[in-house]
Amino acid sequence: MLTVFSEKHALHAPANELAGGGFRAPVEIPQRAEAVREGLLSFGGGTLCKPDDLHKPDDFGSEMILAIHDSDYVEFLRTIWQAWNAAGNKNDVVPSVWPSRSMPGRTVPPAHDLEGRVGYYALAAETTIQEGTWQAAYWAAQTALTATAAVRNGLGAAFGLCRPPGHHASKNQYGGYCFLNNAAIAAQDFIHAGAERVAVLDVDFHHGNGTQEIFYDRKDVYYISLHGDPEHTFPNFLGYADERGSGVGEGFNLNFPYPPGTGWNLWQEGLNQACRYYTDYGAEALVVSLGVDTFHNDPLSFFRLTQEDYLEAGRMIAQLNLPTVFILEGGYDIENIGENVSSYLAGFSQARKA
Ligand code: OKP
Ligand code: ZN
Repeated sequence: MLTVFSEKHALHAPANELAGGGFRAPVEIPQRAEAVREGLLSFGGGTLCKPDDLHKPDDFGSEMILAIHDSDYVEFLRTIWQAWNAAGNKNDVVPSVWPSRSMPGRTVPPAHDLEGRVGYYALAAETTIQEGTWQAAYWAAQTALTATAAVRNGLGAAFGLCRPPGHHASKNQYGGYCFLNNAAIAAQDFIHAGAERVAVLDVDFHHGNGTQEIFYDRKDVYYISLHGDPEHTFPNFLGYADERGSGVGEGFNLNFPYPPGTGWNLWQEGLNQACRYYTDYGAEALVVSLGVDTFHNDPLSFFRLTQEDYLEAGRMIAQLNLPTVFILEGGYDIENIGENVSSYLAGFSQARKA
């Protein structure tokens, strides 16, 4: 399968991650993307992705990024590290104050305080910004756009090996390891090219709060997510079953939150449902937020899916028979991430050829 990959992902390399009351070794690290690339090239003896199938992203500029994200937010991402560093901070950017529930009055960032600005644009504190973060996020978005362009131009499917991931990034906030919403940018690119109904299927273990927020009041993009119940896990404050969309978007957002211990039997029911809804919807194109942190051995997850399950999930997704762009999201078991992603794509490819 055509795979788009940029070495620039490595410019985002967090030194640590706030968890459990202290800074720990980060899990969203450059080795993830390298392991996926290696896994694809060696899977099935190199039948899934040959070296010729690996493409560097083209530069499509900022138009689609700005169609999804607010311009002041994008400007913040582009400039914050430099400003933070110039102010004498030796460490990576970490937020520490928010316009929280009890301080709802202020709807613009404070003009003169960096800590306040950072908190204004952050939705969680585990995600640090370093010198190369903007560059890495920009090229992840271009990776998504390049994969989408290939599919728009007639290829049946393509994989954007994006890093950092994107589905937690909202119109104007970063967090959950995400800065630019690569899957939303891909979906918007289909719309921009004339599509009227785009399906975004999120199979990452976590709810894609950013993608949901971005498309919540729209009916031209139908977001469906299968994920760990936010009563039990990140992002905690969005992703519940009663969130169905608003205004003309009502009925075009669907969440399947699942409890700890969820395995294939329960999970595949949701996937089956999602596929039926997309068919009824008359989807013209599909973007898959492909996270493999549903794996039984993933350090962040409480699902119990296996490599064989991913083969079958890939087949089920293929049966939708839609032009499909896969966008990498999470997956933190580095030992298995390459084979896990490959299993999804191999199941999909086999079913498409059959
Ligand atoms: C990003 B993606 C661990 C808490 C982790 C952030 C999770 C972000 C997941 N102590 N909180 O959806 O895979
Ligand atoms: Zn995840």
